[in-house]
Amino acid sequence: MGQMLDGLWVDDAALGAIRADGSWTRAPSVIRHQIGEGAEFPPVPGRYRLYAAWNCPWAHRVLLTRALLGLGDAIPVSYVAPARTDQGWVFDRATGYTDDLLGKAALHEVYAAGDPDYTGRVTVPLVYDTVTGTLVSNESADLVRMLPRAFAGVARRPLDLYPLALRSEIDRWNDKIHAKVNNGVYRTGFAESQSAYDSAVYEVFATLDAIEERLSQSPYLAGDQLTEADVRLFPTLAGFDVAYYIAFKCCRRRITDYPHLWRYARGLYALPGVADTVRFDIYRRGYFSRSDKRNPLGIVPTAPVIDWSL
Ligand SMILES: N[C@@H](CCC(=O)N[C@@H](CS)C(=O)NCC(=O)O)C(=O)O
Repeated sequence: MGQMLDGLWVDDAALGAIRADGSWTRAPSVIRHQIGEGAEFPPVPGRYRLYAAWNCPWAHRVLLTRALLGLGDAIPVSYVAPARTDQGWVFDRATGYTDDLLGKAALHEVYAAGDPDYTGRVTVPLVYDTVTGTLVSNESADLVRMLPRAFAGVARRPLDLYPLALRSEIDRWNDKIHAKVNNGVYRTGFAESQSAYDSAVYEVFATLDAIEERLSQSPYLAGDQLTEADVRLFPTLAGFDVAYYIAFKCCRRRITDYPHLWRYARGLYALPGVADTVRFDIYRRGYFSRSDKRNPLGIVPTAPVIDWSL
């Protein structure tokens, strides 16, 4: 894998060497500009391009937000091929993953086009401004927060995913879900000792148990209304039984084993546009791609048959 240093793609080993000898001092770029009325970037439909990957849960949050609000026309999307290479995320004309905006071959070239001095990881989601040719944001949490407000006027289904009255409850769930579920499954899957695995897997299921309890009393996490907290939980639920359960050894229970959580997950899946953001087969192949540590032979197991209909 690799990342960028001063606008150039370097592999991690090279970057590590630069760090070790002290010559590399610049902090990684963080791209956190705002789109909105009166903000640095005006909310003009069609002006911004979202770069996403089907198999990235952070990109999935943004794709979900876009789908739930009906912002498909306002925010066009380009998908990278759902497998990382030694060039990081790349496009692949043969399989239909093209950068039809800039015609680049790799996502790091999009980053370099938008910021010739970019230093940092080359991640999805990324929002690029077609008017100034600059990078707007590569932080999914910011995008989930800003896009519904910025594009409320053109949304086919306007939704306030962060209503004032529920903010403290949403913040509480966001923090818990981010640390213990969204990242928790990765901490479980990437653990390199029994004790690291034990504590990560415990947290994943303790949190899913708490969510199950909550959903036994409430239709959504923060109350009667769909919010950001639900949008942030759903990508991990979608990948859980087909990928995390086996590939990341999150195998105490499947989502289908939780009556309330499973009903809730299917309810979200049934909302307009949501099913179109989900690619179970891509998750399975992505999480079982060859890895020296986790899947040295690269064998992709068969998937359980799961009916997501309500
Ligand atoms: N903070 C970012 C994290 C995004 C992220 O980690 N994306 C992963 C894919 S799931 C990625 O592109 N990783 C490439 C890399 O780190 O080199 C966000 O939430 O938007």
